[in-house]
Amino acid sequence: MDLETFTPGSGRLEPRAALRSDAPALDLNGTWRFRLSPTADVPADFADPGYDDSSWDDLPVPAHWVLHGHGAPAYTNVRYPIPVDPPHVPNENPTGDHRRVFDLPDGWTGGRLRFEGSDSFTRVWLNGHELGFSTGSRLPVEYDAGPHLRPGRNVLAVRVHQWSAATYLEDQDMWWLPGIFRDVTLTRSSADVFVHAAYQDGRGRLSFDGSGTLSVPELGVTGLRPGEEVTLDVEPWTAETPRLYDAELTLPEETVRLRVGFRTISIEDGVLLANGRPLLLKGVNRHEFHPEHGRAVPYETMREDVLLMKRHNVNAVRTSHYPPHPAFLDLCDELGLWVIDECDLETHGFGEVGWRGNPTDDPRYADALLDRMRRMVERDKNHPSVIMWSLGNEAGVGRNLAVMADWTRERDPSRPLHYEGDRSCAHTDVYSRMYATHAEVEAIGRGEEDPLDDAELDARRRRMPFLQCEYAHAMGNGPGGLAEYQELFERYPRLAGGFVWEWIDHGLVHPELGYAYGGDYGEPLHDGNFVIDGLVFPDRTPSPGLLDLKKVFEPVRFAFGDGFVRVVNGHGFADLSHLEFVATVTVEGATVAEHRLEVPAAGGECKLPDLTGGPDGERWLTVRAVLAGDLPWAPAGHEVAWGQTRLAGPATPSRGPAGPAFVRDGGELTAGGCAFDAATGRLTRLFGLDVEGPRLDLWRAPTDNDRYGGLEGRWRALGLHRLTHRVDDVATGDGLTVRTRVAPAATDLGMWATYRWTFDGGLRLELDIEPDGEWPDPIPAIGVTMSLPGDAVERVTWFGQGPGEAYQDTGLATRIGRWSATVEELQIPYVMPQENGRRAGVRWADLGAFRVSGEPEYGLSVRRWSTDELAEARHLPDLVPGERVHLHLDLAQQGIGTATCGPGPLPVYDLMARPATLRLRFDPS
Ligand code: IPT
Repeated sequence: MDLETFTPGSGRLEPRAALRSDAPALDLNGTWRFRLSPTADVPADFADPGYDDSSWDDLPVPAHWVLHGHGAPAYTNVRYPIPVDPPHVPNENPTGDHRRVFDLPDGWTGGRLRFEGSDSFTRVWLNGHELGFSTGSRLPVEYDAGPHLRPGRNVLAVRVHQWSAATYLEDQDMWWLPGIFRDVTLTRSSADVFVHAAYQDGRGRLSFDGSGTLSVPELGVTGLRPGEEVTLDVEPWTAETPRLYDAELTLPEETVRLRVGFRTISIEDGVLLANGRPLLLKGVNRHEFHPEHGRAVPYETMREDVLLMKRHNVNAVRTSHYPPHPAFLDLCDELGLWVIDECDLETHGFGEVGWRGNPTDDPRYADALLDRMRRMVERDKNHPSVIMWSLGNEAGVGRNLAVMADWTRERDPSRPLHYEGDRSCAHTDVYSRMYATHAEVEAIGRGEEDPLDDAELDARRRRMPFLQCEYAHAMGNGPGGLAEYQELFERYPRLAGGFVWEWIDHGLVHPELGYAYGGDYGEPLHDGNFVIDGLVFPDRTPSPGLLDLKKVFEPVRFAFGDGFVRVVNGHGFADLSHLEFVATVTVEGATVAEHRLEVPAAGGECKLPDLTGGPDGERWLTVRAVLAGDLPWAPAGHEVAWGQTRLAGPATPSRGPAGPAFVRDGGELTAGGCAFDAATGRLTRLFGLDVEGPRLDLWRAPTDNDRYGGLEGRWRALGLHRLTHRVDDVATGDGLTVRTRVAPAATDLGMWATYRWTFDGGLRLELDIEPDGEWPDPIPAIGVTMSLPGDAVERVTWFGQGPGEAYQDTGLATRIGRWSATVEELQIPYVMPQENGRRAGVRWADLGAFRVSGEPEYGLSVRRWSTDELAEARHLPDLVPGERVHLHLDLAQQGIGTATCGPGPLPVYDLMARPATLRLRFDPS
């Protein structure tokens, strides 16, 4: 059966550049007729123009049929959802037949049918004539429609099989989503051109391959012929300064409009350079994803992605793991992002069978692999934003890589080659790894990586720049460790930066579950929520991870000294003239003064005005760099970077006179609206409110990183989610002292916890804890938990880090201030519920009913569900507000890290069991 052919296609025209031409084109997107069959073995009679499709359904094109009520999506990461048996596929092979009737405008002759992307094996008929078939889902294909077009009514019939021999080349970690998911057009354009626009030694060089003549009016270039080169005074293109020049290619039959950006990528002394200057990639991996449309991403959404990236100081994208919709690259040219364009190739699932039969090393697949590379390079070769070609992702090693690389070097020597899957780098120009630890990255930065067995390859690799094509796995709460990676990237010239995994959570909108992930459609084989690992939530709301990344990627840094601030320009290419600098002085988070700073365009030391005056209290200076005027990607006033420094420490906490001892009242000990059970020492009333706790808590709802890193398993084995509490002693005197031992069942490990309560108008707690026994692992948290009636807290106002969540190694985006949020707003809606929403560095928090102050500070979480309920929940709708509101006041929590893929928290962020004291004070509001 031809589905099992190794041939990538038939009847197709030579690949060419994606171009904007004035040649007539007919948009064939829209409503098509559609029928789904469970197997491939269905008569092809529907291709007949006279076929009656009135019993079929309507389906929009572009779309994935599984997102329109036909079949269902399925998610696997590495594993193939079909047996690993190339080139064969199961008989169960969802097959979508599509029909579209269109009228040809009068006088129209000739043309090409162009499909920008169809997943996966696509056969095309026009008016009953088979034009051919194609594979390579995320790549364009064109057929010559001319001979079969008719005046008036035409019928296009397209059959798409989900599985074919080509499926083995498309094992990317994402939903399996068949369908014609990108645009379909009938175009009379046939132009191709390869523009070469270099920038060297301060000047531009322009030439092109193809036919016709090229003009760039703004540069006075007219009538340039193929092969001719001109040297010009130009402004270079960079992602920071995406200068484009409008150009026109004039051909006998059509005129093509191009936007030319002059730039040169090179590697010198193991350093990646753009226009002769070091290039530091502050990147993200972007899959194409929309929560309702899958990979049929609307143009506005692509644009939103680029805008969001730019606004979060991202300067680079790896198009993981296939070429994106061509319009995305236009946006990268226009708004400025460096792009690694990656071929539509992944054979990861062969790893499950020891890489036996890997297509990457199977000569029968050589044509298909080369075909994919050619179609990508030809389509995208004119984009200044595209600075590297990537052969693919996780496709193992094998001789077909050489075939792809050799052809590409010949065709386009101007762009370095990338491929991570072959550690020897035999076919690449850069050394790339994924999820390497900080220590390994540092070793590579120093040129001290472990040698390869082959001395020649080793020497070659040692001369290469290094990048992490994936790092900091943004799954769930996290990633931690960002700042330390960035610090390394900036310290060692060999390190060209990297790309965080990944841009977006691939959660599909689901009527009951909120957002669906693997398994939610009943897939027999799936990888759960591993597809929910993005920096933005499915609706593209930035997650705390993206806010942290923005901070870490800031292109301006502030170093504060006595009476001055040093402003460091961290841009690679731009100066600071597009920014304004605002200094704000706050006391306890309230603004007391604001000044505009004069900062030289090159950066430098800047004297600060007198920052004293106003009330006493904790005083901070915040300096913000904001856009001075509107830019195409953000309006004036948009904050690009900030720094903060403490000018004066907190005022000494006010304490009332040592209060009277607690008064015994029946079975209670009371003071000012607060009461304890005299027998157990438990707090039962807090300023009139019925409370449970506070009592020692070591647990948190495990994060994805806790789970995949193995900590959750060890914590549960130890029983940290089911602590028991034993009161050993309740003593009154100046105050109330309650000695306890807190421990899980079935172990001799435990914690001594001593609560010392005093009252001076406010209620003070000093909780001493001391481990009993040798605790081997980090623990989730050290803190107390208490609960109150649900209506006691609606809104929390606090002075501390905010506005977002923060853990030991995250929350870099938070700053000291006074913040306010409702209980609902304090929750971070991770698609897979888990520990979230902790506010750090809290000096005081006003909960409405009372106020809790730290001595000096604490971590605060407020929820309408318990930790157990949070840990049990699988989707957001599982979290139902209960009758109580739960407060968690902690001294510290375990770091977050990125162990879902990569290292756990760095050792300094491990929370080891140790003697500690938590001091809190409760006052009526
Ligand atoms: C890495 C893949 O390249 C990427 O597509 C994604 O699956 C990521 O893992 C996990 O989310 S490969 C892995 C073996 C490190």
